[in-house]
Amino acid sequence: MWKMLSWNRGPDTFLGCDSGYEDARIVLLGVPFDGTTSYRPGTRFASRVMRAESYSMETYSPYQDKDLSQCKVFDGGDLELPYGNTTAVLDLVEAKTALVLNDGKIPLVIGGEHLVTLGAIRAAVKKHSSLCIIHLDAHTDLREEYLGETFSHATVIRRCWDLLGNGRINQFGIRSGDKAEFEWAAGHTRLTRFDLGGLSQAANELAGRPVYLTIDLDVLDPSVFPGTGTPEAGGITFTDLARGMLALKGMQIVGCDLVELSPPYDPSGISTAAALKALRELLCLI
Ligand SMILES: [Mn+2]
Repeated sequence: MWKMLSWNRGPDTFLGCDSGYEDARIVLLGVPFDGTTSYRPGTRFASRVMRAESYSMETYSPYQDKDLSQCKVFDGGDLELPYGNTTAVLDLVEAKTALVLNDGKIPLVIGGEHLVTLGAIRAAVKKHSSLCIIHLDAHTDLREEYLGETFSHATVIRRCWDLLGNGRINQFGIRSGDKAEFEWAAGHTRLTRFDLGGLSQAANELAGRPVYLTIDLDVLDPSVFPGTGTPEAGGITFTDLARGMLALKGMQIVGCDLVELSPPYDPSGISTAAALKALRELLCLI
């Protein structure tokens, strides 16, 4: 597969992520894909804008009393993608994530739209057959198909369920979806509406098990994070998110992602700043 053997590192790397690949524990991977976005595209620009803006951020996390300089992170740049070919994009994300996992490192994928998670989950479940998912999002993402597509940002968690089955997907912050999705969730996933209540309990139950953490940043309220494709009022605050991440401390997180920042809808830059802060907390957490 093309570009598989080299890292497409640009002139800049994320602030504090300057380890070499060999030394790194965590590998950042930008996946600038927004090919199935239904309403407002633009997430393909997220990783490059975040890299550029990261120099405005402090490397120290007062939430975790930890500095990015203590984390060994390699910025693997952005994947070069065949836009318009969703299958090939997912294959590429899976292959690159598998490379990182098989080298004993933790992939941290920066979307892109939420469908990119599926590529990473495919690789993670091949490596860890008992994988569980913690999913923070405004949206259920449990449709069997959306606008005739089975592979879509609106079906991504359902496609993950195809791989994992019942009782292994834990959803939090959910406040949007159709009625049938919520009904389906009742028998197939653990779904917490509106907030991160129960996250600590889920973390305790999943202790020692391999977990993939997927954070759709639209779980945040649009007043905090307006720059996204499908904003949903009634979301959590940044403090809720930071505290939620603290509740995951000590879990065996084998892979993770941050998705759905859409810089074209973020003229003030506050959403990018929030995404970067979430990234810093995630890096310090894992
Ligand atoms: Mn969402």
